[in-house]
Amino acid sequence: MTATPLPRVGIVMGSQSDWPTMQATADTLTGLGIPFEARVLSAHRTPDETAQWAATARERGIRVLIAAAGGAAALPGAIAAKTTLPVIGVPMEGWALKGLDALLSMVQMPPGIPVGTVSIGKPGATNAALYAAAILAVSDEAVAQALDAYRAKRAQQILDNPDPSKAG
Ligand code: RP5
Repeated sequence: MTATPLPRVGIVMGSQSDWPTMQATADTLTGLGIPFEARVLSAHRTPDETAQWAATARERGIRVLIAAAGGAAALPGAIAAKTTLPVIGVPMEGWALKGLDALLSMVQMPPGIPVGTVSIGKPGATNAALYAAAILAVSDEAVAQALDAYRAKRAQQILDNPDPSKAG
């Protein structure tokens, strides 16, 4: 029996309704071979559990946190307030303002508690995983190689399909 590797990335989201978007984060990390944990926690509905999860992340072996939320989107800031691990915020598209509300909320953290914010929705969810990988790759050669391979594969897809009139 092989031991399950300890998660290196913690993904948290404000609601189960965020999962269809955040699955892009999970899939991208899986593709890069990076173990992660994912769970739902709410800055407003479960503030104590949210604080506890963030405060204990480092001792659980996690090195980067990814926090997704929509609307007022307080979650990444609430997480960042409880840890000095890097926190990446992913704005969810939401129900009224197409995610612009969440984007501005996350990106406008006051000085002192940073949240590195990516773009709205699935593109941001994918890039959050890649950015987390880049942070890990500073001190992890296997992750650096996985990132190189990811980019090489995407470059090859372009080079293999140079004719724009044959779009899939
Ligand atoms: C936020 O409110 C969540 O992150 C989600 O994006 C949004 C809606 O949540 P639900 O009403 O679907 O639970 O807290």
